[in-house]
Amino acid sequence: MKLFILVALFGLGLAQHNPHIRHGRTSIVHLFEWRWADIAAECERFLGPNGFGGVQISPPNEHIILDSPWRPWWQRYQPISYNLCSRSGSEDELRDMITRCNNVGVNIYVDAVINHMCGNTGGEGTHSSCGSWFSASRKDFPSVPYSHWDFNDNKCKTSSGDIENYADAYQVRDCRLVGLLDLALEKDYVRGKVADFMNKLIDMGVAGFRVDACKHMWPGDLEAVSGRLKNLSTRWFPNGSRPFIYQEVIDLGNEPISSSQYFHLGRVTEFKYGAKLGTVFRKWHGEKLCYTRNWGEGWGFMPDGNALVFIDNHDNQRGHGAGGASIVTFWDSRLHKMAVGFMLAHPYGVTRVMSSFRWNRQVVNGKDQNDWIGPPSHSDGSTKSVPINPDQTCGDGWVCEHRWRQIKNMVIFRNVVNGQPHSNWWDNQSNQVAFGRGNRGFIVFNNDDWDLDVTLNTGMPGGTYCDVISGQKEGGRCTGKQIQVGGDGHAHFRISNTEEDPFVAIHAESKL
Ligand code: AAO
Repeated sequence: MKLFILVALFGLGLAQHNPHIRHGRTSIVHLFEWRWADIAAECERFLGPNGFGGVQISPPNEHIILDSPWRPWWQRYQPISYNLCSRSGSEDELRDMITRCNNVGVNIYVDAVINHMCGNTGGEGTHSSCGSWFSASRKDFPSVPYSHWDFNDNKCKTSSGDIENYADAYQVRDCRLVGLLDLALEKDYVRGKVADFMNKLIDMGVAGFRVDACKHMWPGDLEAVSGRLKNLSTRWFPNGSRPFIYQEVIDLGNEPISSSQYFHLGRVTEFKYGAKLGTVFRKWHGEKLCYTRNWGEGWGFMPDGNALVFIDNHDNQRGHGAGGASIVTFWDSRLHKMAVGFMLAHPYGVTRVMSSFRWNRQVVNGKDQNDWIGPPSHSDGSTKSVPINPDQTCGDGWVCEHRWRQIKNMVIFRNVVNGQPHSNWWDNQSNQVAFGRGNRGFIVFNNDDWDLDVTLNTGMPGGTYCDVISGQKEGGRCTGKQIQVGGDGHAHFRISNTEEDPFVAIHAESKL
């Protein structure tokens, strides 16, 4: 009996580590601040056909609307209620998107902001995305409803009521994160409201959640909420599927709160991954690409089965959150393509690709003065839709990294090599490295300041392959470099350090 309970408990937890991605797909794309109508169209016209497994959407619930600064992106991290109307669209549009994405095999993961409501300086009125009245000063949110009883103020011991010291785990969990009104998740009532919100989304067909600010919630409280979550909708997922949970915990070390405290509840964001890989590709602090031979747990990252990995996220691409200057974003597009390519080729973790909007970056003394700027918008503050150019890139300030050929093709590469081991490693003891994934794929990087010219064992069956970085296979022809793999699996690679994309990737389905 004891064993049974243990297995059941363990099973429940581990089940929430499974992203339930369909059709052998492997990657999630964060369509940051996209409108629901645009995401629905993107699932049908691009994500489904190109093997993307899922989309992380921006918070779908009612949020504050701010004038100063004008409509910042981060207003969506200040909930007013769990009504489902937001800057991205209405509840009907949300439902339509979830259905249409599911119908083409693309999962939806919701960014769930459940640690807090709006900031304590949020004022009083109806400046909210569904127009609900609220009062931040009185901690009154009638459309949930939450009242001042439902917040943590009595538990917090700092004089400001805010987190003042990340070395004190009690402050981090019981006080306000940058003034955000901190929900008392120890209360059964609050847990119930949060679980109802998440269950409604599960019923609509979402596959799971990115849970915001988990460091600021006690694991026991999260466990209680997750125990109340329903299984995924059987309209699209197998009977008994648990929601995929990935928790935002920033753990770069040196704090009392660690990622491991959350492992049993689902996956956790591995922030060391992008911070370290950025340092490697930038060649800072003596780092070299050849040191990534034991990339993953060998670098002190969390166990593979717990990790959700990414090169940059919506915070650290603009100096919020953690990671610092080493983070490689679309602003450094050449390095970004290489780093994302490396991540997608490497077996470690569940991978998330960032898809950004451009803003007028203005860095003064290392800080971006415009780090608040919201998505491309009309003069009334409503978000612009995403126009697709004839060359398949996006217009109107939407960067769409996920549509860049090199990144899109590496998403497909990851699907093709899924389940294959990291193999046939080679390096030049500097910044030229190569590795394969069993006999299904092979990738070569040249991040040195000189040419790469070498014959390597790819582990792949003989034949002519199309490099999916410089081009791709189209109608049986290759628009990029061709790589000849001999009967012994060996192939010659030449990559000039001056090429726009100094890396080459081939896989079983790019064979001509
Ligand atoms: C806005 C305004 C505030 C205002 C507030 C309320 O900007 O001035 O007080 O409204 O009125 C986002 C924005 C915030 C925004 C908020 C609400 O980023 O600027 O506040 O919406 O609108 C911590 C949390 C982490 C959080 C991250 C940003 O632990 O959960 O801060 N990320 C999520 C979201 C994010 C969102 C929220 C949470 C809130 O992704 O978009 O905020 O819903 C250390 C700690 C980290 C901590 C950082 C904060 O990390 O370890 O846990 O993250 O500090 O800076 C490094 C860094 C150091 C770093 C440490 C790690 O190298 O220097 O910062 O070392 O070892």
